[in-house]
Amino acid sequence: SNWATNNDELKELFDADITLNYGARTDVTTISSWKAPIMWEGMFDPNVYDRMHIHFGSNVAVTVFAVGRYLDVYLLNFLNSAERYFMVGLPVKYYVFTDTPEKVPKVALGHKRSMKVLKVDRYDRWQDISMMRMQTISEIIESEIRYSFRYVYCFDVDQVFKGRFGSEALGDSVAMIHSQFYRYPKYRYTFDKNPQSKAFMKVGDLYYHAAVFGGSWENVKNLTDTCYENIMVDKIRNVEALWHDESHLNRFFFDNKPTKLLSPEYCWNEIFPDQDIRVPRLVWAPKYYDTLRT
Ligand code: 2GW
Ligand code: MN
Repeated sequence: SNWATNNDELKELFDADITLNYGARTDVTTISSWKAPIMWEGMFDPNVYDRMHIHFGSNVAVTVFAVGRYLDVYLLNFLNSAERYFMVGLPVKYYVFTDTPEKVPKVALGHKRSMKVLKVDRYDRWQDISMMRMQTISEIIESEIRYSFRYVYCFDVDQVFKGRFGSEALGDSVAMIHSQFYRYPKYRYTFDKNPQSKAFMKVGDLYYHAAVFGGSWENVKNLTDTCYENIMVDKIRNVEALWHDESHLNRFFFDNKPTKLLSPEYCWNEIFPDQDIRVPRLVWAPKYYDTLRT
């Protein structure tokens, strides 16, 4: 094995994913065309990553939005499951954005883990609730997160942790490969196809899921600033990208290649048939379109 065993080696490994054993999985793609690792169970030693990040004092700010009924339906399970599985052993602070702070449930948090609840306006259109997260995330990084946290990870709330989502998922610029599309040919990727939109793309690398993205605070600031600016340009032009913030995120990661990719283990839909997923780490919660999208 090429996995590190002492602290001197760990120092050299920081930000270099050479603890990965790319060949351990021959059934799936473990590296992108620009040589970013794609994290699959079996490729890495979780203990090496944990020791490295504890050694370097890594910490993580999480952003999650629970506006309107999404708070009642999803937030408690998201937070409780994150306490069991997300970055266990590292300091984590949840930034919960909601229109109803008084309804945020009390959750028992582990050592060095904390939560801050912030009030946001409730936009009339759900497309705006989703898209305008980019602005809010940028602002909290600028006003607060940048002074205390190395990493920022941003999540949809309609999902539940079911397995380790650990420090192996930390990196400078981290994108989530959409589990619905990862086996599809490129022509089926649902990039924005309107040349009037700032999210327009003719070709792309992979289709990314906006339900999970992260990285160093500097990179997440750049991502959220860029996407927000482009969303506002679209509004002035009176166009809206096909999949809203997700289309803008795809354009950003095409222009700015992520340094690490998360396999569909990290945001899996359990109704998809599949043999590749040995460990579902985060799974989609039910959608309830009939009651939540009316
Ligand atoms: C969103 C759509 C329809 C009705 C309600 C909402 C809604 C979203 C809401 O009422 N309250 C709320 O807090 N949200 C937040 O926005 C919440 O954090 C949620 O997880 C997130 C995105 O909305 P969601 O999860 O319903 O959209 P998905 O799962 O179809 O998301 C993908 O596409 C979106 C753009 O259309 C986003 O890019 C999202 O990140 C993607 O996963
Ligand atoms: Mn979602």
